[in-house]
Amino acid sequence: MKTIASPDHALHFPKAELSGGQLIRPYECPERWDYIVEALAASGFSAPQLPNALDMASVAKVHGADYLRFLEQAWSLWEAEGYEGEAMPMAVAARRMQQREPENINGKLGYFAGATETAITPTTWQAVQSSAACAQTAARLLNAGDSSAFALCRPPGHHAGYDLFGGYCFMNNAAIAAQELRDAGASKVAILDVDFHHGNGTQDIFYERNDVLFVSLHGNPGHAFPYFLGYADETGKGEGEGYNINYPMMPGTPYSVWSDALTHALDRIDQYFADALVVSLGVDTFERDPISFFKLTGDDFTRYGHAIGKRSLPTLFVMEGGYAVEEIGVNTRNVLQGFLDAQP
Ligand code: FKS
Ligand code: ZN
Repeated sequence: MKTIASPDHALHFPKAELSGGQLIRPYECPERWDYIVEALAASGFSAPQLPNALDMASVAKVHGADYLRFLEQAWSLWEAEGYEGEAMPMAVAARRMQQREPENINGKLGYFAGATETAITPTTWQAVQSSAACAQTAARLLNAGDSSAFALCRPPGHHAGYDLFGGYCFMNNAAIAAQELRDAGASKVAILDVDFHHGNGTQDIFYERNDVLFVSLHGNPGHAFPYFLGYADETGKGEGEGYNINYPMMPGTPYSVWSDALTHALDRIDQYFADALVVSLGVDTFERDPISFFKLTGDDFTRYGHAIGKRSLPTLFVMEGGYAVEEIGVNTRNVLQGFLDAQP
């Protein structure tokens, strides 16, 4: 299994995240990437390869043109106002307010915000493009016949909607990968999101489509970020009805409960007869994750990687979250190793 990764990830490293009323060092930090690269090398995985330059064709099918223009211009508009800090949204387009993009950068930030903890820095846009390029290049490996690949994306992507950023995400890497697979001839693609948090952005992008099945296991939104999406009764709309499946779970959920949901999810993916599988891989389901509440152990990651591998689908893993930084490498490696060990 090849890994695609870019050192450009380090270009996105905001000094601050608004958390608990304080500006703290972000949980989503560059060392996460280093620990993963190190753990894969130590286990004999081949060295990461660089992505090709991002092709905007598939990106433009999952994100709006106005939104992409905003991401590209946000920092220069912010800088032009003479602000000293990093760009963060404050006022948001809440219920019963106009859904109209303002001229002012503070207005634009709020208009495109899905959450307000995520800052934009001078070099964020470059890191975001390279992260998406990793997913795209890895998807093209599958298109060329590889049976699996790992896109070591940073920043992550699954909270990025059609025209929304937040939750550390800007472009939806998994959605871009799924679109790449579709455009190369896969008629049906399944996305399995095992990050602790609901992939609200991915759900948003594919909610009215039946060519991409979205299945997510996550903390119940009544108790966990992103709070406003991810309930079990969200099943898709129009042509997409029946092609969105959520498994919200409660605080303290152990592997026994989580793995039953996974089996159910994988059965639904089998019944869909997908040509390829994209896994939004977050290891923040770990028992010692600082911001999450599931109770998976290190060995559980190997177990579920194996369960995914037994389904024998061409599979692309796309990195999402995981904040127990010193364990993120081993936990990620365990999923990929478990997967490989189940391959015929
Ligand atoms: C800490 C609150 C943190 C934001 C959580 C974002 C989770 C991001 C993620 C991703 F995969 F996108 F990285 N709230 N006080 O893990 O889902
Ligand atoms: Zn997460």
